[in-house]
Amino acid sequence: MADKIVILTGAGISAESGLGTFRDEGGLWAKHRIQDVATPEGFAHDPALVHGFYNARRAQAAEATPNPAHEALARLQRDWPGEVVIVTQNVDGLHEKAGAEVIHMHGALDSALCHACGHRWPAPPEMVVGEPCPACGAGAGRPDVVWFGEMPYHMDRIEEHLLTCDLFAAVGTSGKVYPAAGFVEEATFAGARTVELNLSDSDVSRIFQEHRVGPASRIVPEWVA
Ligand code: BV8
Repeated sequence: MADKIVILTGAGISAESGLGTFRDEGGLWAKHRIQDVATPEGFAHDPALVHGFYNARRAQAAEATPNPAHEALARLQRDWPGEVVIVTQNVDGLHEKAGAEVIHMHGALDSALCHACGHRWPAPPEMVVGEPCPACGAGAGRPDVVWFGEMPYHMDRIEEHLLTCDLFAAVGTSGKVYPAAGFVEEATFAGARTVELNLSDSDVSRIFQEHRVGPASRIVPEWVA
């Protein structure tokens, strides 16, 4: 393995844990319009619809278990202390259930955010319209996830890791959503080796030096071994 590894994960790593991806056949965006459920405007327009969308995903994620791909990345992080950074676009919490530490660039289903005062607290299983903030009392609770048009979290930390890593890997992401989709270019520019692990080609496959094709639960443990 290399000295410092940055691994970006997307919905594909959780597909075999039973959680739907976004853009595969029958995926989340086939059932909901992004603008209705994953934008601030959608939340302002119909908060009940958006809470319903995230409450359903929160319930599904709570029941889901990590698969061998999550476990292999957690093992890699344990075996190489301080040298493996996992950045996830996922909000499902499965990396943590497998024992890994991750940077949640798009937030997490188990966190709630007050859009009046910015306070964060553990999300209840079901959030409701006018969810009261335990800090300021305003009925301004929302899912603590990054919607389209909102700035992803921890970008300074992530950029720092991309500029100093020796190896960049992307697991189970379509390369369609920025800024995450641009990470491989930044790592390449910084001189890192790059590998993509996916079931099929992504929008940025052409930029990666190496490709491993197959289901994450098989190819990630093989790659880590
Ligand atoms: C921002 C969180 C700026 C909540 C999500 C530049 C160019 C073009 C557009 C833009 C740009 N910059 C910004 C934009 C706009 C936009 C964007 O990128 N739009 C796209 C659609 C063109 N980006 C944004 O708005 C971002 N914000 O840039 O802010 C800014 C600057 C200053 C100040 C303010 C703002 C925010 C984007 C985050 C949106 N939130 N989710 C939630 O989860 O509901 S996005 C959502 O889709 C996911 O979080 C994920 O990040 C994203 C991509 O999904 P994937 O994870 O890749 O999943 P997908 O289904 O697409 O693909 C699955 C993959 O897995 C496939 O490749 C498949 O082959 C593979 N797979 C399937 N099964 C398996 C498998 N692989 C292995 N094994 C298997 N078994």
